[in-house]
Amino acid sequence: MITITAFERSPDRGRGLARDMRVRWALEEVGQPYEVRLLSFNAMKEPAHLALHPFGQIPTYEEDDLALFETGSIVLHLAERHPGLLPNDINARARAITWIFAALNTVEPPIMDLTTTKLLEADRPWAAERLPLVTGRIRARLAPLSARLGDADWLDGAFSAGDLMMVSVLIRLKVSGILSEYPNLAAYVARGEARPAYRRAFEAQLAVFTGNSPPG
Ligand SMILES: N[C@@H](CCC(=O)N[C@@H](CS)C(=O)NCC(=O)O)C(=O)O
Repeated sequence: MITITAFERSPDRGRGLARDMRVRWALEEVGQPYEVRLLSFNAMKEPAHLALHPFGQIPTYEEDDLALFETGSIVLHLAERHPGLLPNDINARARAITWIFAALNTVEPPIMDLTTTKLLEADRPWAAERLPLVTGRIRARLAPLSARLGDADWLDGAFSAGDLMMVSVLIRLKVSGILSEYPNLAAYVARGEARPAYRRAFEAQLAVFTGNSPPG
């Protein structure tokens, strides 16, 4: 059995932003059942969890004698071991993996910077001056991403783990309004969110907060 960790009380109230969501989504896409161990913020910093995750974060992934942290690694692990998230062609597979890295290394950092700016730095005297710099760096990533996607459904042929990660990263921008400046990216995210596996993962994450388990 696979066990992942997630927030006992997610700051987003279970609305899909906590990073266990991308692992849940990948598990749903490849049809693997899993259990969730919920952690308080204190428990995340205790030795038992630090042995699994050196930075005291969620999610982690345990399967038999394998323990992983970092969502990129976990999603890639699932995609490599189960059909459905990576193409068979070796070059297409390498390109799909490249999009996982692009999502995490190139697109996610400026998006997370916006979260930091708004949530943790809003009361600093320089916050208002910094905000346009941060949003400008996001647009500098979204414009070429939008150009590359064009009118395609997914980034490189069929839906892959690369799309799963890119959609997961872009979702955080929905509330800012920046995503809607790029209609093809907004539609791309909506396509990801419409996938049955995404819906199941979302409902399961939300149920932690509401206490209502999804049917089935
Ligand atoms: N790069 C890590 C980031 C993990 C991360 O930031 N997790 C957040 C939840 S989404 C967390 O645990 N935050 C609490 C903390 O850092 O103390 C990954 O992709 O797994």
